[in-house]
Order: sequence, then structure tokens, then C-alpha cells
Amino acid sequence: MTTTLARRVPAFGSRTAIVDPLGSWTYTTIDRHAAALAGTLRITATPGDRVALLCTPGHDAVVALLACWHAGTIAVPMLAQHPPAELAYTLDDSGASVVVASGVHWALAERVAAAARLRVVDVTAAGPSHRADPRLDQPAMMIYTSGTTGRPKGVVHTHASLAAQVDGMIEAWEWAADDRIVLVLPLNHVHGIVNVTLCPLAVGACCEAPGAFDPDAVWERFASGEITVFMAVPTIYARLVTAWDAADGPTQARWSQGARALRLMVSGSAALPVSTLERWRTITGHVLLERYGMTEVGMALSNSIERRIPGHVGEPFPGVAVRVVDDQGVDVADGTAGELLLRGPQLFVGYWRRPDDTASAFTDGWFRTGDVAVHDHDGFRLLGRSSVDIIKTGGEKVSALEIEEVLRTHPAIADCAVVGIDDDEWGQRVAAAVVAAPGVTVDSDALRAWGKTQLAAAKVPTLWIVVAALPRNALGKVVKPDVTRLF
Ligand code: MLC
Ligand code: AMP
Repeated sequence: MTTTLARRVPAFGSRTAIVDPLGSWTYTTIDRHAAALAGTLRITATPGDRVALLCTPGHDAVVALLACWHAGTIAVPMLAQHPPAELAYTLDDSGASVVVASGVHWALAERVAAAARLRVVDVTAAGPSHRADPRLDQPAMMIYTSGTTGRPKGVVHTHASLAAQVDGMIEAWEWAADDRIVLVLPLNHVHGIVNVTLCPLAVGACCEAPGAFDPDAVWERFASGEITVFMAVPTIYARLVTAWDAADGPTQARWSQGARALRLMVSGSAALPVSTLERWRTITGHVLLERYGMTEVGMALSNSIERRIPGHVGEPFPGVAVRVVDDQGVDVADGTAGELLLRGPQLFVGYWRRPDDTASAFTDGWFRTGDVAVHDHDGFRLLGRSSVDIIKTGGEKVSALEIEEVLRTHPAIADCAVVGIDDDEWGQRVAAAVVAAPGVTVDSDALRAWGKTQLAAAKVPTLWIVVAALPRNALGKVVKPDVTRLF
């Protein structure tokens, strides 16, 4: 029988759970701080309420998450790097009743909370100690994700689905109490939260959270000999390779030797270019273990510790059932491409307050990933997405339609089309073809600066082109492959 993650924490007592810029935190301390914050949340929020988090990675983020769960509320992680407009959308859509903030994010939290008439609670606020035992089927966390329709949707996970994800990873990747991982991913996605933060906490291991991604600092942590596991998106591995290339000979040797001693290095969230895999193997001796996941399902497919096939993402995770189907929903044979469908205990329970979107995401109880895959004797291979309007850049999923809608609100833009352009470092880059408003000269730097006030940075195009008219078909619909060819 699985137990909720909050209940597993106290058992690890005086072991070190977290190391962050503020210090080193034992499991006992984390548990005590979480129970104290839960005491405050019990006063300001009701069980089932959404509690938005603006917390730094490490102690604060973990204490806030566990406190939400002890208080029976649903955690909604947000990213302080996002512009207030994006945060306001998340607060509004989730119907959050309170924001829990780290001290360094207090001013930002007050600003966005005031606009939404919400209270802000300091993550260090201590009420009467409160530890509850949420039911496994109770919603625990909501993560916002972009889709083909409209603005981002809240993906609701229960205590059971999170526990199933974590337990699957512990089994597949052999997590153990003596593991130590460095967290360099943002804490508004499953990759950073579930894979890198919750997995170590569920086994009594240690998560180091420096608070930001600094390639040289990561290499130095590898060189220390203390780190055993590392997980990141392909863009981060590409950045690490660039930093290694820029280092002097003795530094390169030291970094490589340290990295070789890790027991496991995993890549996911976007396709790992085989060229990056090969460079990484040359530099560190590691064949990166590539796996495939999604916000709605956690980890779904993975190469195994023993067998890693470049360009492939392996076989289903423990407990995950998989099908590959054609346009009619009929299962295809091995070697034939089709849409990947998934089922299992780690799947989300729905999109927040979007029953229609939830219903259309499933077919006969199977979740439609929108990813095109093929299975052969080396495992599964991802061939891309069925929709051109979903772009993956630096491991962030962004919606072309959402970006277009926002760009069209700018007075200089009469019309636009957004596409993903393949890129070695970013996987894809967000590119916009724009038709200028009459008599207006388009300044792409100014547009990018404005875009960053409206949208998360990853969504703001880095490539711009001005066209007289967008390529359209006979029905007047924009032809996205033709837009791509413009760049
Ligand atoms: C930042 N920028 C991006 C970007 N992130 N542009 C495109 N895509 C992104 N993802 C912008 C910045 O605003 C900046 O603009 C310029 O690009 C360069 O910024 P940088 O400072 O060099 O980049 P950095 O901030 O270091 O971010 C790069 C990164 C980050 C790769 C470290 O994007 C990242 O942490 N990605 C991981 C995302 C992730 O965790 N995905 C998991 C989703 S869960 P300017 O104008 O200032 O130069 C999932 C399920 C699964 O997918 O399977 O895991
Ligand atoms: P997100 O919605 O941000 O969780 O992103 C999930 C999507 O990332 C999946 O639907 C895939 O398109 C993509 N993805 C994740 N892992 C991989 C991988 N190893 N290879 C290719 N695509 C991946």
C-alpha cells in the first residue's frame, strides 16, 4: 500500500534532506517547519483550497508543498521569474485563496496577490503544529501546462498519482538513501518537482538546490565526488558541454573525472539529440539515460539502467500501460508509427475546471498524449507531435496559438503566425512571422521586451520576420509548414 509523500518524511529523522543557499536541513526540521506552516494555512485556507506557491527551490519550496498537504489544500507552484501577467493568470484560473511566499519573493507576491485580493503567507509563518493524513485520492498539486487550445490549463494530480510517479522512479532508477542530486530545474514542472525534489525525499536521500542553473557550479559539484545522480533537459546538457569546452585542460580533466563517478545521469522533457548524447559520452563516460514524460502522466517510458539505446526512450514505466494507434484509434503493429496512448495510476485526474478538455483528452479511458511514436526491438522512439502548434523550447512546452493571441494584442501587429524552428541548443526556437499594422515599423527587440512583460520568457519569440501577408491555403487557413520555411 502506498502512503502519501508527506507521511514518509518524518521517518528519515536526522538525515540531511535539503542543502540550499540558506543551509542544510534535516528531515526532522523540514517536517517540523511544514507542520508549523500547515498550522497557519489551516487558519487562512480551507481543505481543497488552492494555495499558490512563490517559493525558492530547496527548503522553502519543500516546506510549502508539505504544509499544503498537511492542511489538505492543493499546491499550485508558480515561478517568480514569470511576469506578473502570467502569475495573475495562474492565480485567477486556479481560484487560489492564498499565496505562500519566500522572503525574497515577498514584494512580488504582495503585488500579484493584492491585484487578486488574496492574502500572502510567509513560508516561515508558524502556527500551532498541524499534521493531517490526506486521503490518497485527494488532489495534491496542480501544474500549469500549455495545450493546443487557449491559455495554460491546470493539471490536477492526487496524492496517489504523485506517489505512483515517485514509486515508479524509485524502482526504475534505483533511488536509495545514499543518493544526492543537484536541482537546476525550475519548480513549476514535474521534472523539477517530482523527479528531482520529491524522489530523493521519498527515500531519505539529499537534494541540493543551489537556486539557479550555473553550468560551472554544476561541474564543480560533480567534481566534489558527492553527487550521485543528475537529471536535466537536453538544453542543460548542451550548456554543460559548452562550459566544459570553454574550460582549461586541468579543469576539464577534473570535471570529467568527477562526473564519471556519478551512478546515473538522466535526460528528458524533450528529444535528446544523438550528437549531445555522444559528446556527453566522450566527456563523462556516461551514456545519458533518456526517458519520456508529460505533465499529465509523469514519467511514462524509459531506457533502463542496464540498457540505453541512443535515439530511443525505452519501455513503459512500472504500472504504465501503453498503446500506439492510428487515426481511427486502431492499434498498429510494431514498426508502425501512431499516436501514443497511456493509462495507469500515475495519470492526472483532470484539467482544473475544464471538463470538456479533460473528456477530449481521453479515449475509452486512455490518455491521448498527442505524441507520435513507434515501437521496435530497441524500445519506443518519439517521432514528434501530431500538432504543429505545440513547441518545445529548452524543455518548456509552449503553445503557438497562445503566443499568437497575445502578440495580436500589440498595436504594431496586424496579424502573426508562430512556429517552432529546429535548433541544436534549444530543441526548437519560437519564431514569429508578423504582418505590421498599416504605417508601423516593427522593432523586434521592442516586441521581445514587451512580450516578456506578458508571457513567460520561454514563450516569447527569439526569431522574427516581417511579411506582407501570411501564407494561406484556399480556405484562408495559415499554412504553418510554409511559415516555417520563411525562417
Ligand atoms: C529562457 N529563455 C528561453 C527559455 N528559457 N527561451 C526559450 N526557451 C526557454 N526555455 C530566454 C531567456 O529569457 C533569455 O532571453 C534567453 O532565452 C536566454 O536565457 P538564458 O538565461 O540563457 O536561459 P536560462 O534562463 O538559463 O534558461 C535556459 C534553461 C531553462 C534551459 C536553463 O529554459 C530551463 O530551465 N528549462 C527547463 C524547463 C523544464 O524544466 N522543463 C520540464 C517540463 S516537464 P534574453 O532576451 O534575456 O536573452 C516535462 C515532462 C517531462 O516536460 O518529461 O519531464
Ligand atoms: P510537458 O507537457 O511540458 O510535460 O511536456 C511533455 C512533452 O514533452 C511530451 O508530450 C513530449 O512531446 C515531450 N517529451 C518529453 N520527453 C521527451 C523525450 N525524451 N523525447 C521527446 N519528447 C519528449
